[in-house]
Amino acid sequence: MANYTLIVMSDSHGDREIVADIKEHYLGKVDAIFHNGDSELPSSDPVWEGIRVVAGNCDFDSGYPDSLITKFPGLTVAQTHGHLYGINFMWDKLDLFAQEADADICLYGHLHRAAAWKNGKTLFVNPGSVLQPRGEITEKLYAKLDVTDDKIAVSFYNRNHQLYPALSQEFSR
Ligand SMILES: [Mn+2]
Repeated sequence: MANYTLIVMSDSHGDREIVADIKEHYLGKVDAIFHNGDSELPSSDPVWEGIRVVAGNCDFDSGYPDSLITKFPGLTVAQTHGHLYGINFMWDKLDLFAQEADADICLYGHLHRAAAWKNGKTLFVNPGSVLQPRGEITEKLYAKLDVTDDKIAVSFYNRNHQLYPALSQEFSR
């Protein structure tokens, strides 16, 4: 039976403290912690121990992978920053990436806008930016996903680890 809690952050753009703080807050208490790119930190930084991290368009360190597929029993998570899939202009390529991975969840970043929606079997989640939010939501956010066999609850938190209730959503699997 699937029962996972995932933490997802993105686009911290040089703010190492928030990456370390979120990790400290959750490591060992959740099933995985993800960073969707544009950290602007060296890939050798020890802060990455225990975090699944990909390259963003502002990461010039070649030590980061462009994408990662993380598999748990009964759950596949595909992860990429998004710029390589043209998400400023269309969703087709990111959707194909998710389909090819047979992903239950596709994590991305790049747009600095918190979002969660479902297309086909895949739940797409952008945790927003923990440093530079864009658009109507000005709160700096990260995301928590609570996964069970039949649903995924998505909630967003601010830098003080307080729930940002307006964006909480539940999706059936
Ligand atoms: Mn960015």
